[in-house]
Amino acid sequence: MRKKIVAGNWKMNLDYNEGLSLFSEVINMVKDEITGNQQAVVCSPYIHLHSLAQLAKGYTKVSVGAQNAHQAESGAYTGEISAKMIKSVGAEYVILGHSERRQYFGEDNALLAKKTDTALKNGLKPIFCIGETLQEREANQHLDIIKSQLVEGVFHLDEAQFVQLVIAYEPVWAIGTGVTASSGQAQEIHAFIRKEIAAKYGQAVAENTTILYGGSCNPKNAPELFACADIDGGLIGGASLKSRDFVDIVKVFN
Ligand code: 3PY
Repeated sequence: MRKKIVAGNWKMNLDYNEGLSLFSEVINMVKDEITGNQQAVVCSPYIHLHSLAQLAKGYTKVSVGAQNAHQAESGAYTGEISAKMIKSVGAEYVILGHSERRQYFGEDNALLAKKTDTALKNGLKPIFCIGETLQEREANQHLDIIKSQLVEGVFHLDEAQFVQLVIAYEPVWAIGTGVTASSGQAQEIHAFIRKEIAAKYGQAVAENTTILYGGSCNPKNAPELFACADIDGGLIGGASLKSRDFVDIVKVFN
């Protein structure tokens, strides 16, 4: 049975102390609640990672992740953070290809393919984000866009590498807008993603791949979204900044 994951994406929010107290609250609230094949992940700014990973020690159902990593192993890239550094502080996951990275930092599929390689090489599990813009959806190009993000971003991986990934479908028009894809719209795309994975890696790999929905996911809409056959959890923006909301979303799978 594939893993169910609820991952918070704190984005560029919370100073050091605020981050630590939010994470401590989350751990206290979920530590006895997550059972079976579920995982809660918090993807924080880099400054929190080491301390959060220390706090998460002993709680196997709670993990920590970064929101980006550089494609190079190391070198003269002032201000950047490598996958090895992220791994060394105890993080397990890294978000790659979030639409805000694609939009504001010009990250394209070719660059993201390199970032994915480097993250995997250093033992991180990428949460690889894909999704179409509103114009692409209105022009009925969304399936082509999603397929090219998969093909160019991650389908060069061999099977042993690919199975380390989590895929997150985040329609760009639903990110930070308060607009959520309907459960029907989200399920249609998740099923399409799984079908493409099956065509590339076979049915068994596709059935075991965790595919998250992201984009204005909150405690109200999560139950309907997570009830869909191909939606295995969420990548949670704003609602991950409130412990009660985040924990309520984690508990949807109980
Ligand atoms: C959102 O919910 O807005 C997100 O971008 C989650 O990554």
